[in-house]
Amino acid sequence: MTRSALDPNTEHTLILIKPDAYRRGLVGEILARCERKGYVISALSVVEATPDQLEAHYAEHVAKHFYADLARYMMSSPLVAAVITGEQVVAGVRCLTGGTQPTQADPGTIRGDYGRDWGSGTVENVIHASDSPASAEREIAIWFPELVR
Ligand code: IDP
Repeated sequence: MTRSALDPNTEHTLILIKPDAYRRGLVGEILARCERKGYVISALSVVEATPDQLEAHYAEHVAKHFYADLARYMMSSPLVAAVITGEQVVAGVRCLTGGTQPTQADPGTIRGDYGRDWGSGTVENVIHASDSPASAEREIAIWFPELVR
């Protein structure tokens, strides 16, 4: 489901339910956590990420040693992209998400409850969430260009 445009008077964030979560059937659970917190799903799409999308999305990480692993992980199966909307939703969804490393992420957070370390060096941590309103705007344009006017 997509909409023609997003309400400019409300805050939005971008989440990616990453391929490991898609394969493990965690899409509904992760979306439910956002909805239970009171946020609204404004756009939702199952996507096979392209190299260009990932380079744009992870521009700050492209030159890092782990980028090849990260890109392989993010293209290992479809993922789900969603725009989540609500008051202070960027900060709120980052709280729901938890820390980057699955083993250290707080229990009760999405990554703390569902993220697993596999010992492979790839950090399979279930979900991406925008880290600032500016990042959200940039990332929504990458995954939902039709929503940006
Ligand atoms: P975040 O997703 O918690 O905001 P970032 O530092 O922006 O964390 O990293 C983006 C993504 O890159 C992480 O979610 C994880 O999938 C991957 N990543 C980060 N650091 C490493 C690493 O040291 N090795 C492998 N993958 C990493």
